[in-house]
Amino acid sequence: MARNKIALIGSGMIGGTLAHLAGLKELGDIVLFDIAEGTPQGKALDIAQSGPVEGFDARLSGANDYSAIEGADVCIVTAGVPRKPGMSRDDLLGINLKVMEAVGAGIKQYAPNAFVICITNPLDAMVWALQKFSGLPKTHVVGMAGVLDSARFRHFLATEFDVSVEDVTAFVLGGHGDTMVPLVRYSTVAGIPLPDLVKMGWTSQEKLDAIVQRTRDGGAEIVGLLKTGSAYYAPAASAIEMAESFLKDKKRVLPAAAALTGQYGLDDLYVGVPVVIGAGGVERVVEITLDGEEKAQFEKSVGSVKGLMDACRGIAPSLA
Ligand code: A3D
Repeated sequence: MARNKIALIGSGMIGGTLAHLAGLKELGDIVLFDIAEGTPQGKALDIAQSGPVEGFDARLSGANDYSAIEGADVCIVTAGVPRKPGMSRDDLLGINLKVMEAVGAGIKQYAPNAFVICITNPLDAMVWALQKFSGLPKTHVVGMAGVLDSARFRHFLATEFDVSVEDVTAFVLGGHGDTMVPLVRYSTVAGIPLPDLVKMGWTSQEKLDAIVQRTRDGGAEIVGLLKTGSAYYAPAASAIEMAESFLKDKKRVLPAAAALTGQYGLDDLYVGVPVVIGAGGVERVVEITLDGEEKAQFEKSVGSVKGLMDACRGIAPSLA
């Protein structure tokens, strides 16, 4: 059986980390693409040279021409610009929308059968635009944010409880941004919901509220520390988890920015919800019941995603 082909569109901090992880996990042969000349070629060669040491077999190459992604099974898109301190994800909209137009055309021409995972911010609006620009089925274009946001929540919770991160599950809904909705009720330690753990005295409501807020601000905290860009190790690991679920037909249940076609009473919109990812792409959108407060927070988050979509329509009339 031939190896899978993974195309990484954007070879910056996340793109390079994606290539390294995909190599280490032997997910397939890897093509790095970027408009910056030399960057994808240099990273491909460097990572390929780690193969003999790590013991993985993968062909890595770098390119500045879209023809190199031809026939890719998975495309992971990080092309664009990241945040600098003081910038919101939404400040990136104008620049990154133009990038999505070019990336969408490249994928449409050379990899129309791929499963596409978008990471470029502002995420929910960019993945929505990328699906339209590429014309690929909605089941095959998805955004990575929920796995990362949930991982941040899980890390903070595991540290607070002093238990393994493996035993902490967490759920984050809504748009990727300050309005994301960490669902405390659906987050557990070995199946015990967080509200029960508060009752059991494992933590206080105040501490839990602070963790929820730190999760919402998780990206900005790292931007503030790094000063020159945004997070890349955890975002790359999160997208690889999604790619692996598709390539191995694992049918993982993961939070992701998915196209809604009536679920949650919404249509023609991408927002973070639980989905099943398998060989068919996004095979199912899981509709969970929300209580009054959760619903209100989700609606607020949806409202801010819709605002970004309107801004995109203003810039690119073809999206209307
Ligand atoms: P960075 O290291 O700057 O890499 C971006 C790469 O894109 C650079 O190498 C650019 O040369 C390249 N690029 C720019 N324009 C084009 C184009 N038209 N075609 C191809 N390549 C192009 O950024 P990064 O890797 O740190 O971040 C990439 C994106 O991910 C940014 O938009 C971030 O905001 C976003 N991001 C999202 C999350 C989520 O959870 C959704 C987390 C972290 C970062």
